[in-house]
Amino acid sequence: IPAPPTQLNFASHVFALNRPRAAKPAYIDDRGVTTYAELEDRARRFASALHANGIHAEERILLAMHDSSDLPVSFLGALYAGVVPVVVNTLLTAPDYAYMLAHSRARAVVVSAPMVPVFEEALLHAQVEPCLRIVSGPNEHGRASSARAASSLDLEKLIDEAQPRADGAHTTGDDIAFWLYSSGSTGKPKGTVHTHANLYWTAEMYAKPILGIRESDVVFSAAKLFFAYGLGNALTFPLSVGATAVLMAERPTTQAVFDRLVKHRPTIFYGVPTLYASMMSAPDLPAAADVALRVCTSAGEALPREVGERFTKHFGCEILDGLGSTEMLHIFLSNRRGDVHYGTTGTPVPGYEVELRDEHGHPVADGEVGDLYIKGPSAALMYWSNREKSRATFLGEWVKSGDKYQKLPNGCYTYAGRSDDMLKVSGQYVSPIEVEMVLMEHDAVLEAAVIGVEQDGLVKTCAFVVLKPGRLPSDELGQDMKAFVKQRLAPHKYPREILFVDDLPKTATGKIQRFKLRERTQQ
Ligand code: 3SK
Repeated sequence: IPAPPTQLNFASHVFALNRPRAAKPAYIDDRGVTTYAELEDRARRFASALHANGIHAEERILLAMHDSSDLPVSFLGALYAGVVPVVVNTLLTAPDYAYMLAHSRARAVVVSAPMVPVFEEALLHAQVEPCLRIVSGPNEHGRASSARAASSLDLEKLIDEAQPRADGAHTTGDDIAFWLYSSGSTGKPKGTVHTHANLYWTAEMYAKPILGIRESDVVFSAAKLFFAYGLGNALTFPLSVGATAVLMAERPTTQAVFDRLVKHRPTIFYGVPTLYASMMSAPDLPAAADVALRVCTSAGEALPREVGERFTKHFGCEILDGLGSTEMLHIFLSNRRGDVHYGTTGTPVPGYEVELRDEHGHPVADGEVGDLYIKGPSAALMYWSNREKSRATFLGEWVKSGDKYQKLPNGCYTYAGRSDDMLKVSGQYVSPIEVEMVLMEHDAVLEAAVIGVEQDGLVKTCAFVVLKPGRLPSDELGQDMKAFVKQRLAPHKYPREILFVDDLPKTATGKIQRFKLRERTQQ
């Protein structure tokens, strides 16, 4: 894989790459098509507008935007100007945004119209210098900017009235390009700082060789652009080969996803395990002939084997389960096309190295569970203004992921939970994930989460189970599930208690919030 040039501005790079396909759709969103020529023109106008409003290279702007072409325009426009976009989750609260505004010292915010009220509240409480407010898209009532607060600018008008900036900022590949906030299980979100070259590396190392992404692809990501996963899926990767990306602002319900799969016929679909599980039990699952899927990906949590197998049987298309992180920017462990091992996360993506280490930092023997460390060129520089957490995560060339993994005899890696989620039951490790995967193979189970519950000083496993539509909870079903696990795993691993629930508490990225389940058992 060729190293990027020393002088690299990722926006200039993709604009130059796509000039030969000016009239081709780069994005299809809820409002229509944005061609490659329009994408470049609008982004370069946005870059000028930032400068005209006194926002300079290396200063931050916050983007809190639903998925539409305005997001890539703002992101690339900022990069082109050398300004650093901080792309934030749109599902957070005013205190979260107040923290991010203050922590990033953002000089401007670009927000989707429906998010204006929450940002007004955040700005009221944040201890920040006045910052420019820019609003993207019509508000909930379909009205444009006139109805908005007088102090805010309309993104469309701002862009239309600006001249395209002539040259991209003269950044190097190692210059700070953008941040993403990564949420830990404890503490404040961490501003994860990425370079221009990191974007380049994820496209070259993962998207091109592993996905085989090409110009003729139409891609659709259920994971939104504000996630590292979504940003690669629907921005870095398609723009690095001149493909077309479908964006939708709404929540990725099965219905919304099915509509896009049938209407736009994407060839690459990027999903997450809970969505794949819901899709496979939805009554209106489209027929294979109604979609055009070539390859799919899954990340965020381990994909249950049974879900992957059912999906492939139905659509004739593989799901490449992989593991990435906000810190590494995208996927570094993955299954391969034509060589998928469901129930595993596959093998390291060439260009990345992984190691499993014990609590003293020594490599574990093959087959043992260990803490996962990764080495590769797309690693973030640091967590902004957070020395302690940076030091604990970015260890020279290696990055500690916080995940536990195990290497199988066939060379594939398999998820064994978060570093702090492993349970020790009767002196032996139990991976809650392993038990969950087995439970999910039970024909009545839609989702399952296993936690350790202390009883008389001993840890026992307890499973929270969401049943498939039409299945009813009963003692008998609970006993059947325990027996089901006992038959498939070592005896100490079966859950001593099964609790039927309507849903599982999850983070915005779809990860199960086990601490909330633990709290429930302590009430
Ligand atoms: O959750 C993941 O595995 C992931 C994948 C790609 C980029 C970022 C993340 C967190």
